[in-house]
Amino acid sequence: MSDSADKPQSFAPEHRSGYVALAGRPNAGKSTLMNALLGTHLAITSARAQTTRNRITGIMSGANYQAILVDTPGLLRPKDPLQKVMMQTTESVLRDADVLVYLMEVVGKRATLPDATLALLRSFSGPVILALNKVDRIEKPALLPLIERIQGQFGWHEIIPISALKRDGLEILTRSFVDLLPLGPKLFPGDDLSEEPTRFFVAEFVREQLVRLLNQELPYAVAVGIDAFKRDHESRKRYIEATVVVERDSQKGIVIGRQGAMIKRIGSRARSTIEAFLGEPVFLTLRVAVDRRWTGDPVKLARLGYSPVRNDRTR
Ligand SMILES: Nc1nc2c(ncn2[C@@H]2O[C@H](COP(=O)(O)OP(=O)(O)OP(=O)(O)O)[C@@H](O)[C@H]2O)c(=O)[nH]1
Ligand SMILES: [Mg+2]
Repeated sequence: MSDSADKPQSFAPEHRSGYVALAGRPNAGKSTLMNALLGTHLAITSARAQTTRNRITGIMSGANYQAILVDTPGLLRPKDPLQKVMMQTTESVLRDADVLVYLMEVVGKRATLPDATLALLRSFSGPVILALNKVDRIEKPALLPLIERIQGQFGWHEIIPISALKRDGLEILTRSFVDLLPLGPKLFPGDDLSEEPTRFFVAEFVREQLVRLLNQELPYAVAVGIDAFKRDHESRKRYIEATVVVERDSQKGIVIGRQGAMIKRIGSRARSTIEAFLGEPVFLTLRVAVDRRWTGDPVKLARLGYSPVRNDRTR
């Protein structure tokens, strides 16, 4: 006897696709979340605020969906041209996204959303999911009052506690944003990882080590450009040359370090990440150059890959 008579016939699964923006204050864990969802280290992360400066896409393909995740620079009140470009970048991502995941860390003082953030959320035309991140850092009972406080502040589609670091709650979050994507086919081949070119990520992996290893204000004055990205046909090895740009001679000295120790350390750590990313051995050569006040000059910013429209660093 068959019990299938009352069941619906098996339909081809409905395929959904679209853009999911990840936005929030600096250090909320947006890039960590992007990497955790993709299961790979794509977006650079650090304990320091303002690590991400560009729009970065990560393509997440499932059996019946393709979500293009878009990591963004943390929301702040811009104080100089670089920060202004960063905020324009985030705003332009929000204009194009189908769904917004607003990330808020549960640690720290901020339990109310700043007016500027509320205005930005209200200007977004699609649904907004609130992801409360870093729940691994608080006791469970502390979560409920926080949710109660925050839920009346905006018309959230859903509030989902997560830990990007421990990969907690990510399935629930994924299901939530996938359900909100429009019906549509894959926008990229299933094995594509990003819209950005490989060279962009190589430059970012060098900058990641600069951000992680240098002290205080220095990382903010640092940019990385790729000068050469070539394969030697005889040895079949990959050679990469990059320039670390700083604003002052004194900063150049710090990046290089005593007897070149710091630049060596930066280079060898960046090389490991780049090799893991490319899946091949790499020879990495780093130079350090001084470009005065590049963070304050729109032309220099664009040359270093910081513009709200196109963010790749090919040059
Ligand atoms: N304990 C804990 N730490 C986290 C979690 N998610 C991220 N972090 C840490 O928070 C710090 C900032 O993470 P990022 O992913 O770089 O934050 P971001 O929001 O991308 O920051 P910006 O790019 O500066 O805007 C890093 O030290 C992460 O390891 C989490 O779920 N739990
Ligand atoms: Mg980031």
